[in-house]
Parts: sequence; C-alpha cells; structure tokens
Amino acid sequence: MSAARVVSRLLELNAVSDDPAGLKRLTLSSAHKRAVELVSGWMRAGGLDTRLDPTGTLVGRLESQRTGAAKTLLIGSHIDSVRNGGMFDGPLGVVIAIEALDQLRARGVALPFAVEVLAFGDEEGVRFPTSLTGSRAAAGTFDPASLDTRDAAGVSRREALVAFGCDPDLIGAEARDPASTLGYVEVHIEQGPVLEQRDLALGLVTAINGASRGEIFIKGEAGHSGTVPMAMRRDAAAAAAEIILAVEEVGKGTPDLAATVGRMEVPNGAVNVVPGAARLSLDVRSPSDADRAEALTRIRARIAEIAGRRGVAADVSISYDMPAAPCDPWLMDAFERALVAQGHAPFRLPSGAGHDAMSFRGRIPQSMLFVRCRGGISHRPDEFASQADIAAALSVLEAFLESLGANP
Ligand code: HGY
Ligand code: MN
Ligand code: MN
Repeated sequence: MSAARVVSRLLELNAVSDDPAGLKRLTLSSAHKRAVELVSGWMRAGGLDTRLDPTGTLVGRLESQRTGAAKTLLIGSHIDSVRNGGMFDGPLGVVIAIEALDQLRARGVALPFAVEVLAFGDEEGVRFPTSLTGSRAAAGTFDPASLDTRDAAGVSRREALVAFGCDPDLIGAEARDPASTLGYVEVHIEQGPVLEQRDLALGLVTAINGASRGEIFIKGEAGHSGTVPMAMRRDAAAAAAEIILAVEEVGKGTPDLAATVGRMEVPNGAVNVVPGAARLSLDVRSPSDADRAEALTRIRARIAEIAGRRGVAADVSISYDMPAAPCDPWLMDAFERALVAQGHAPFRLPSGAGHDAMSFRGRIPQSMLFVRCRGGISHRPDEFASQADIAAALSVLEAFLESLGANP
C-alpha cells in the first residue's frame, strides 16, 4: 500500500531534527542537510535525477518518457519546519509526489512531460526574516537582498548557504522559463478545520492569503523595579502588552483578516528590572491585499498612539510582504476532474496559511490540493493526517498526472 510507505517515510523524516525533544529543522541547518540526504535517497530510488540547487532546494527530476521537447511540471513543498513542528507540514507534499511518480512508473504510465519534485528548504521563515527563497528562485522572483539578512546568531543567509555547500551567485539561473513550465502543484495539509468540519478528505485551494511579516521594537527606559515610581516609568514590556492587544483588536475588526504577535522578547529582562526594551514579531494576513494594507496602517497608528502616551519609542519594520496568490483555474479544473473521478465531492477553499505555491504568482500557473488534518492543528507535534486521507490524495495526484499526460 503506497500510502503506507508515504506515512513510514514521513515518520522517518520527522526524526531528522536538531532538537531531541521535538521537530526543529530550520533552513540550512544540520537537520536540513540530513533531510536532504534522506529525501535524495528516496528520489533516486524512484528513478529521479537529484541535485541541490543554489538556494538549498533539493530537486528530483524525471525526464519525459516520450521523445521530443517536453515541458516540465513542478511538484513540491518544503522540508524545513517551525520549532516544535508537525511531521506533515511540508514533507507530505514532497514524499507524496515521489510516491505518485513511483506508482505511475510501476504501472508503466509514460508522461509526455518532465517532472521536477522540489523539496524547498526555506518556506517557514523561522531562521531568517525573509523566506520562500527556494520557490522564489524557481519562479524567477528571488530578491538578492535576502542574502544579507541575518539570523539570531548574526549569520547571514549568504554565509549559511556557502556553509551548506551552495553558491548564492548561481541562484539567478534557477528561474524556470514559464514557456516551458506546465505549472507548479503542491499537496499540503489544510492546517485549518474546514475540511474536517465538512467531513471531506480533500479540497482544492482557490487562493493563498497574502501576508506581511515584521518586527515591532519598543524602546523605553530600564530601571530598578524597587525604586522607580510607577508614575515615572517608561516600561517597554507594558507598552508591548498594550500593543499586542491592539494588534488583536485590529485583526478581529476586519473579516477574514488574521493579525498575530507570535514572539515577544524582553532583551536583558530580569525579575527586578523595569523592561527598557521589547521586541515583538508581527504577522498580518488576508485574502484581500487592500484589507491587509489598511490593517497595517491601523496597527501603525495604534502603536504610535500607545507609544506616545507611554513615553516610549516604537519602530515597526516589515521584512516580508507577499500578495495574495490566486490559483490557476485550468489546473484547478484538471485537479477537480481527477478528484471527482476518484469519488470525492468537489470542494474549494482559500488558504489562510502561506505556501511555496504563492511564489509562482503571476509567473507560472499554480494549484494546491489540501488534505484534511485532525482538528485543523498544525505547527504543533500533534499535527495529524490519516493514512486513509493520504491514500486518497495519492490516488487523486496520480489521476491528475495521468490526465495531464493525456492532454498536457
Ligand atoms: O506561515 C505560514 O503560513 C507557513 O506555514 N509558513
Ligand atoms: Mn507548509
Ligand atoms: Mn508551516
């Protein structure tokens, strides 16, 4: 049962981590390198030619089994993770693609196009302030400035790529030619509750929400917690707390908007020191780019009002701004025909989570197949997709590839 092999490979890959207590596989880390080695072996066993591209993306290529010039279909997802992440977010899309091609080969199905399975290594954006570098390089939208961003240890992305064995100067050549690329396809867990609520195993993504990410740095005045009178304080953490609630309020105030402070730090914090500084992360998403821009404007205004009233300085810097990415109607229809042919109800839904597929916006047609995940849970160790649902996704992916082969 090939879905069983997908699950056993996901379990094996899940053990490749830089944290013995949970899944931590940040981009260009030791765990990422070990994951590349493991997945390369699966790709080669499936008859794919493998290479590591200059951004750290593992590429497994299957040439067209028919003579003559052929276009290429890209199928992929990511193998980097968040901290304490789940085993399906990303790897499912890579492992299931390898398996689908292996199943087609076993059944003697010759595809009239080439296929590249892409295991991107920088989707989560946890180590560096920017992300999606692998998929943006493939899409031809890579921003060289991201090479100069630094991680918490001060290591630049360029240095990390060189240490990983990559040559950043070759990234530009990775851009796929839209004229010879059929499209990009990604299978991913939904990371939300909709499919489960509707008792559906699978759904097709209509669009991926746009996202802005950044940092709010608040500068107050440190002091002795026992001697500085409350009325004289410029407490950065107290200001941060009010700002976090303001961000939440803006998020709640606009339909389909999500606004989150996921990380809060008090540099040099101590039990007996009035916080002199605080650093917050900011994540704002919406299917509407206009709503997202307007929410950022409102958040900036609220921060300025809070900072002014509390006598602290606050700086908002946005390091990542990805517009909403509609999926390609033709690919969605082809996927939907395969879905229905496999006995599933056609169902379409937007993606609140970001994905590598959004990098291809406006360049290469993209489409995503969502798989139900228990409780909509993701970015947690208890993230779960059933073998039955994975088997359903595998059958649909194989049928989609075969139908594409019949009329590319
Ligand atoms: O943040 C996201 O939406 C994705 O999981 N990286
Ligand atoms: Mn993901
Ligand atoms: Mn994720």
